[in-house]
Amino acid sequence: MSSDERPTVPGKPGSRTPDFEEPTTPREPLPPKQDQSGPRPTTPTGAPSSDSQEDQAQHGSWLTTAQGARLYDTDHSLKAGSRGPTLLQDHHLREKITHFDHERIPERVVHARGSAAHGTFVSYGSASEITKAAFLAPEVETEVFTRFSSVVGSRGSADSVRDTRGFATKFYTRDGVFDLVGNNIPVFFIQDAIKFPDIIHAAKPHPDREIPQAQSAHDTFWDFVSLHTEATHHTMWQMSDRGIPRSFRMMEGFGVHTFRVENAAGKTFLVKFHWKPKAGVHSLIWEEAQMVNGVDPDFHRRDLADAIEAGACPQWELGVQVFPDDPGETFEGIDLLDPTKIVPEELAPVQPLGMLTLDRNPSNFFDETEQVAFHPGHLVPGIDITNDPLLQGRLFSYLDTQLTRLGGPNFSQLPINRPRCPVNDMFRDGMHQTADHRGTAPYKPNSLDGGNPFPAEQTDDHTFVEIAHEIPASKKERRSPESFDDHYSQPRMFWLSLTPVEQQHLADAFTFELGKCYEETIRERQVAVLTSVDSELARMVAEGLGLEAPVAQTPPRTDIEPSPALSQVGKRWPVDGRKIGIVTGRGTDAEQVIRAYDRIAEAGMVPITIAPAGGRITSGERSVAVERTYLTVASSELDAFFFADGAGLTTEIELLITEAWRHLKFIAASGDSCTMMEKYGITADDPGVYCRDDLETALSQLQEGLSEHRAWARVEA
Ligand code: HDD
Repeated sequence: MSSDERPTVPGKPGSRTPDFEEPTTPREPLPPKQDQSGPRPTTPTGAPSSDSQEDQAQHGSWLTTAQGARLYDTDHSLKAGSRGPTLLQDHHLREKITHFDHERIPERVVHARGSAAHGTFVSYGSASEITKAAFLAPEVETEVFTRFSSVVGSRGSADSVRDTRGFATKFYTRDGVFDLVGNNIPVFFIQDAIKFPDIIHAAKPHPDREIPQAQSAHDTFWDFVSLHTEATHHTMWQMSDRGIPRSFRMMEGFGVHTFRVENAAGKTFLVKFHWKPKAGVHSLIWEEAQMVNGVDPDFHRRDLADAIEAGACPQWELGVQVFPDDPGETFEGIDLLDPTKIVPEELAPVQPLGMLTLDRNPSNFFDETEQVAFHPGHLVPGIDITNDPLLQGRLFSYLDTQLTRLGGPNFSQLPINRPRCPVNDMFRDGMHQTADHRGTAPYKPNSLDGGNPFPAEQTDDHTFVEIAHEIPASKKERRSPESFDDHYSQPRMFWLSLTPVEQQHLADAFTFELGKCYEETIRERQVAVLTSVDSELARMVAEGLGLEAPVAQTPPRTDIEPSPALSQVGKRWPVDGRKIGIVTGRGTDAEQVIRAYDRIAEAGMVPITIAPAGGRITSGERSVAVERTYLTVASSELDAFFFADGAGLTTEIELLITEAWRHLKFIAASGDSCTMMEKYGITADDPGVYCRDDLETALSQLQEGLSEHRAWARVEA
């Protein structure tokens, strides 16, 4: 289509103007309604059904009752005449409704909202010096299941809220299950598990009105953390960009606690586990995160499932920081038992141990993602706990919570929780028992079962033996060590390690959250806490709240060194899987769209075509589907944009352009889209804007820019 054929006033989304050509072709008529009368040889997507029993059960054979009796009708209850009352004798009706009535189980008391995937962990074998854990031996492949979650919200809450994210991995090793139940933030709110109900009660919705959902921006949360200052380091992370990850695929993971490991020679070490994402560590911008919650509340869940389905399988490298197992359990003056402290990577580099690849989506959300049960006490030979008082309390809580959530003590028999090695316990009976136990003597010692099962040899490396650790002479006391009392040095280190734009985001987040509190005293108290972290941070937040920052009771330390590893800005990452919107208009040449589409896909990014109306864009033999119309597109779903020549930047997509600009997204444009962009004050000289006549150059530069995730220079300019 030539430019003079373009409409001067483009139609509203959905309205079709007959006097110019559509860039899309109409869809085929819908296929006829599927025959419901008998078994079909194909799956709902048309693929031939497999012979496997599970497949047959769902779409290959007859509908039955739970007892296997074949049913001829599931749409009408049994009645005394078609207009008469329903009969109690209708077993199918009662069975169907009864089962339905009991479909829900209690959601997790925390981390209720989550998404998961199956995968494999391949060990590099580099851990042999520090641990005899068999799954960390050279080239061992271990089946895994990883569940990501937010902490505060309910099962149906939105994904992109500001919160900590859970990162829990179940390794089905040959020596039993090992669960690494961590978060995307390396420190925790509290130092002792006994405070967990307090922090969670404070963070959850208010008990009277059950609001706000999945938010920390409310009085009870800030009331608690401003009084309980050991939470300060964690709130700094949560208010930073780490609290709003772009994707589960783009988060770091941390075991948080220090663990004790032992090698084959019996030498022990202290370690902290880290997960490093191959896709880089990226976050949303707060305004964007809020918009995503409305546009796509399943943003993270969809992103993970889509990526795996598309074959862009996310990967994380597992690593450890290793410390000598000294009696003091400290490293460079940092108490390794204090879960509110990190050890900067500059002091103890993360040493890679192996690679996790998630490559299979769950086939049933409830069976797998909902029923998976993690526990930090699920350990394997060579890895053990320390006396971190937070970890110690967790050891009780996780087993206990499953009794309520999964209805009894046999949850480890659920397929997703079952170890992939022989299990020979002597636990019997109980709710939901499905094991077919044999033998007559589930006790020890016995003679009736020939004394079986026998204790394993302690000297065998595959036997779980608690790592010997001397406990110093002690007396019973309810108190923490004095080294736990420093609540401000590491929050300050975190603040000093951020770039100015990250610091601004952090100050804005505090200002936003405290601005949502009704009680002025709570706002004032939290600002007072911040004065002990950094006077400039306190000033920025106080100014936004219209308060005076008080003089710090504990003045910030002046000898704190930053840890550059803590900043997310200034690094380059692969662009694989990033979503690029190709904005087309009624004047766009289809051939240009196909070229841009192929160029983006070849670079491993995901092209998303955007057009005034749905359908397909066809050029010669090639045709691509329109994935978003002007009505359904939202800039927050995408990472960058290419405005094609002839896109005709109209008022309908004004929001798209201005939001992309505000959210520091890279914008490429070719042809007349370049000049039209100036209408919004965006010029070719602006950082992160690539206005080029040549499509190839525009897209190459966009790709290069995107490796930095956002056009940070735009805020700095
Ligand atoms: Fe926890 C779930 C992570 C402290 C009590 N926790 C849970 C999950 C993660 C974490 C990722 C979700 C697992 C899943 O996907 O099913 N929790 C942590 C981390 C902590 C932590 C990294 C500190 C370093 N947790 C913690 C404490 C307690 C709990 C101190 C209790 C004293 N956590 C639980 C729980 C949950 C749980 C109530 C809810 C559902 C579940 O366990 O299975 O037991």
